[in-house]
Amino acid sequence: MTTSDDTAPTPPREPQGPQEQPPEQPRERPENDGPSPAGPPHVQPYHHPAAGWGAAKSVTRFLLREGAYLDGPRAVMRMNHEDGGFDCPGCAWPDDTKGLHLDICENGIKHVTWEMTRKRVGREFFAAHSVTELSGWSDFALEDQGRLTEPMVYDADTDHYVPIGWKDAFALAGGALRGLDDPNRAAFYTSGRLGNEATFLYQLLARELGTNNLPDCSNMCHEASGRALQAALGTGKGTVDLKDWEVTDALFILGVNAASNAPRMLTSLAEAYKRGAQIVHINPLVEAAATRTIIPHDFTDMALNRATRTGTLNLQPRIGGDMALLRGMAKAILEQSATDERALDRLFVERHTSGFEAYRDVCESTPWEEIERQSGLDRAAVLKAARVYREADRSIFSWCLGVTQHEHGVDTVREIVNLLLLRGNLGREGAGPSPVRGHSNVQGNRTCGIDHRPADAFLDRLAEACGIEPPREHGLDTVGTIEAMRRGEIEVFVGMGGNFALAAPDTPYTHQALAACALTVQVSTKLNRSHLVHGRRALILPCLGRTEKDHQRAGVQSTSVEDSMSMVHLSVGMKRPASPHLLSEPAIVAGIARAALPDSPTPWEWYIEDYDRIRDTMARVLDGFEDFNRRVRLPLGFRIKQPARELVFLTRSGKAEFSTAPLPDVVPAPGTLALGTMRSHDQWNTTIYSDDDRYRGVKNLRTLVFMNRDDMRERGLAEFDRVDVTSTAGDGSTRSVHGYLAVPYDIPRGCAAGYMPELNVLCAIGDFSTQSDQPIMKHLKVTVERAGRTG
Ligand SMILES: Nc1nc2c(c(=O)[nH]1)N[C@H]1C(S)=C(S)[C@@H](COP(=O)(O)OP(=O)(O)OC[C@H]3O[C@@H](n4cnc5c(=O)[nH]c(N)nc54)[C@H](O)[C@@H]3O)O[C@H]1N2
Ligand SMILES: Nc1nc2c(c(=O)[nH]1)N[C@H]1C(S)=C(S)[C@@H](COP(=O)(O)OP(=O)(O)OC[C@H]3O[C@@H](n4cnc5c(=O)[nH]c(N)nc54)[C@H](O)[C@@H]3O)O[C@H]1N2
Ligand SMILES: [Mo]
Repeated sequence: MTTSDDTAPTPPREPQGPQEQPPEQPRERPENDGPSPAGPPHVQPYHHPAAGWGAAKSVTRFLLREGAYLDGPRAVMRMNHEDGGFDCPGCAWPDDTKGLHLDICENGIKHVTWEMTRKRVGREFFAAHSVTELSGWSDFALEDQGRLTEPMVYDADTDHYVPIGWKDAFALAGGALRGLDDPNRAAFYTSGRLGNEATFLYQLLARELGTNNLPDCSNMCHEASGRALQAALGTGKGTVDLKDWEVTDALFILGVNAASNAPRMLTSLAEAYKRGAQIVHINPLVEAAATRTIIPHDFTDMALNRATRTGTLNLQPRIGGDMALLRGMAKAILEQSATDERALDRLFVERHTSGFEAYRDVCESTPWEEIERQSGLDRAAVLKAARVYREADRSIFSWCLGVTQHEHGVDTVREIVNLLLLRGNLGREGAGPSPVRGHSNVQGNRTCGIDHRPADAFLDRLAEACGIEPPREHGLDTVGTIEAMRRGEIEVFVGMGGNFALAAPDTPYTHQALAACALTVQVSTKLNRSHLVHGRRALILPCLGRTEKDHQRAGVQSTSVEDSMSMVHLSVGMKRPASPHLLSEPAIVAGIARAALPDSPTPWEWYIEDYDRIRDTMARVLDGFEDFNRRVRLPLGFRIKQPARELVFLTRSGKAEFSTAPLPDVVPAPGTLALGTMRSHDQWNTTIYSDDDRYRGVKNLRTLVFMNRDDMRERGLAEFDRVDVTSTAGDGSTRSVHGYLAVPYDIPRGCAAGYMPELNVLCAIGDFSTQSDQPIMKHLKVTVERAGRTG
């Protein structure tokens, strides 16, 4: 019961010395060797509305566990405030623009509190535990030790991390980078937390050194969205903002578990419902956001326990079946346009698009049987969705990983755009594409230069403003980096946040790749697996979190971030840092850069004294960042201009482009299932808060496979029977996990689901999309058998 929310709350304690910190029987690693022993697993359908009192209860328990019951609420009041405060690190959903609400959610509070914990990992902790010993701890136990406090270096002789001063740490990292015979032997990973200013300096360091090896979490996340929108509309981002959400007539929500992963969307959905808008959820699972919610900041609703519906229609396609459904909707609209003048916006199509005839032909020649087979939905269901779309004057399509992490992720996003174009749902209020990004600043990272395939125009401006000669050759993305490390071609890996060892596909393969490096450097806030799976030499560089005050020479500094809807605003920490020895991320980048590039023309230290100076340079390099320092201080920040929103398309044809990709075959072969990996409610990517998944009714269990009852029956399986799950990769190789529990669930036949990051062991490194290079994390080809039959 060490991790369950049911644990009786312990009173808050003073910051503990590391010696007192119990390794408290670290849970066994929830690897492929059976369910964790946290308590008896339990699954029961969840019938309550999303958010509301269940969320409030869960937050209270969490605050108590982290000993943050005073700081937590105070910090939360400063979160996402238009007049200062820090940006919620929880997700990339935009802030409420009306300033009417306390703009928070359960998972945002948990995520902030996670950073503000009173627990600390100091040098005594590392002296007491060898790396080999820590490798046997669970991921939960590692992060649960608290915040890192000072730089540490791996000592191979004793197998312990030992303290190192910042100067020596920079000299070690800088020396290794300087000593490379080719700058492409270094890779610089970014997790989407990093603020814009640190991001800009980080890419400058890589490019000044001479490499575009800038893998990032986006390569596993929304790469497909960026590529599709870029090709179709000439801009790699969504075109709508929250104001559009407030006036739209129909919302189509595809492949996102909003109640858990973008909880503030619940408010928009509830408000849309109250307004009379249609809300169509497209997801193999009926997630909590598809039912109803109690809006947590609506005190009357909370007091009366009054729930609002957040959906008007649920469609459960098979995994990977979205594109067929979307094509079916387009086919229906086109068929209807023969008799219904207003089904198709002919004027818009004529003026602003290219490739319509070819697309119409493709829709006409795709038989309904094919659409039904590939979507897993019958024609009547597809027509229902099409009718909602036809009857709405303005529609928004919003999506997340259920759409992107497929072989055909790019084609599906383009099909979304096709459908939008047919009815002119672009460039006007209340209409357009609206991807839900993941990490709180993942979109800002890309805007500010984290791109292994940078545009020439960007590099030209960077060269001019910074006086450097950036490399033009494309660099490596996440999968490419892992493969290159494994081949011994990358010697230095720098992880700027994140948890590469667990987040990346093919866990054992990725671990071998990291271990093959000469040096791994992790800039982190908490201890995690990526510190234990390391190169021959290794550094842990602890940094300030977003909630903490960043003092530099010119005073307390703020950093900027960009949300899912292209709003850029400032974030300023308000807490005393977890340790006096922490440095800010910009300062760490500058420290490494100064040591790696002794003759650098960049005034690294001068930049760190006052981040306004970094922003002045960014204003000269980045499109849409003119007058950055002034505009970012406006009450809600500013919106990066979006040419496609103004119907200006920076595409080859100068128009929005239809695409005509064939439907992929997503129907599982007989005897196999399509398995999607996803997050539980009580988790933040590789950070697991507990083994519960409240909205799916799961308690104390992560090593599970959700299956359709008929698929279970066919295999002779009953609830909680132990199973082995084996994936077969494109190259025919197989990977297995053993002793998982089968859980019957409302999911289409032929489909299965389970949790990341545990199931990353099933994702073969070679199985990435040929369209986006993203690992195919939502469509593993698996067999499920009673445990013990596979070796
Ligand atoms: N609390 C919390 N918030 C988070 C995160 C977190 O871990 N915890 N992670 C952040 C990050 S980095 C990201 S990228 C986002 C992720 O946000 P989500 O995209 O919601 O993440 P997943 O948990 O992977 O859920 C994928 C959803 O897609 C559905 N799905 C699976 N396959 C298909 C399919 O073929 N078609 C359709 N239509 N649906 C499908 C699943 O049922 C599930 O509802 O959330 C961000 N916010
Ligand atoms: N099978 C499968 N795998 C997946 C996915 C999936 O759906 N299925 N999703 C993918 C997606 S969408 C993503 S985005 C990736 C996520 O991949 P990552 O971004 O690499 O992983 P996170 O778990 O978000 O990283 C957590 C760590 O970040 C560090 N951290 C937290 N805050 C800060 C900070 O302020 N500064 C710094 N420097 N460090 C900080 C902490 O040390 C913490 O342990 O995982 C991917 N992996
Ligand atoms: Mo993500």
